[in-house]
Amino acid sequence: MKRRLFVATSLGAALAGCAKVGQVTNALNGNGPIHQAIGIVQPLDHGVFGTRGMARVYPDSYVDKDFRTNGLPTPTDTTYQALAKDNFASYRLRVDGLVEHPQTFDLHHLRAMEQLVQATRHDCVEGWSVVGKFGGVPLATVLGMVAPKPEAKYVVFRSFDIDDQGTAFYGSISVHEAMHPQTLLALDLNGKPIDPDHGAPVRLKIPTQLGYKSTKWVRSIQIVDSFAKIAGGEGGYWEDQGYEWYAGI
Ligand SMILES: Nc1nc2c(c(=O)[nH]1)N[C@H]1C(S)=C(S)[C@@H](COP(=O)(O)O)O[C@H]1N2
Ligand SMILES: [Mo]
Repeated sequence: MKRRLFVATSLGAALAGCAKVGQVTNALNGNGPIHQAIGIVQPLDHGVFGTRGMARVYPDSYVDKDFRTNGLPTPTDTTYQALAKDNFASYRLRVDGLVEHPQTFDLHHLRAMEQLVQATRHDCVEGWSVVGKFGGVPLATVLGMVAPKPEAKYVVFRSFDIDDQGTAFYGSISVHEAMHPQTLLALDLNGKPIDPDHGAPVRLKIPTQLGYKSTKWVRSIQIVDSFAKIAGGEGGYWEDQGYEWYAGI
């Protein structure tokens, strides 16, 4: 038991899986168990306090050999598959929006920056956890390079995966959370480049938040002052299905 903390175990029964949207939506109507469970950790004003705590960093002996996968399936579209075929050599990460210096990064550029490697626990809202050693670039480094404008509030991540209704995955966190020293644009998992199933070539890994905030398969990043007009308006694919936008742990 020492390695596994089951967060919100009672949710397991109500939520059979992050990918099972119909069930999730039903469970979330009104003030279902997920709202109660997540609501407990939502500070009154997350912009002022409550998000600066550090997630625990684990010794290597705690790292789990198998990092379970979850959520939408690995993208099968031709754009993603073509990128994967040449080891993402033609992958480009565009970072723009409310920034002074919009920039496009390739993987060499990202790997040339100072890397942070940390074994942290991934807690899925369904009630399972796994310790993985993620390496990559602190998002704060990249934000420092593009220089968000004073009105910048949120960082929006767009992904390559699309659900069976044709809805594209996206997610968002506040600029404040993005600047947290443990918030990573992860390139490596357990000493190797992240594999396609875990979000290659670049995924967000934010260990201070529940797993569904760690957007996989990041294709672009946009800095905005509001996400009200993006997709369902709730700030993310799972949020548009009823999950709380703020998922601090
Ligand atoms: N693009 C994308 N990112 C995603 C998801 C997803 O469906 N699509 N699922 C989220 C959920 S619910 C979890 S628990 C983690 C799972 O990450 P893993 O597959 O590497 O374990 O990814 C998160 N990021
Ligand atoms: Mo999840």
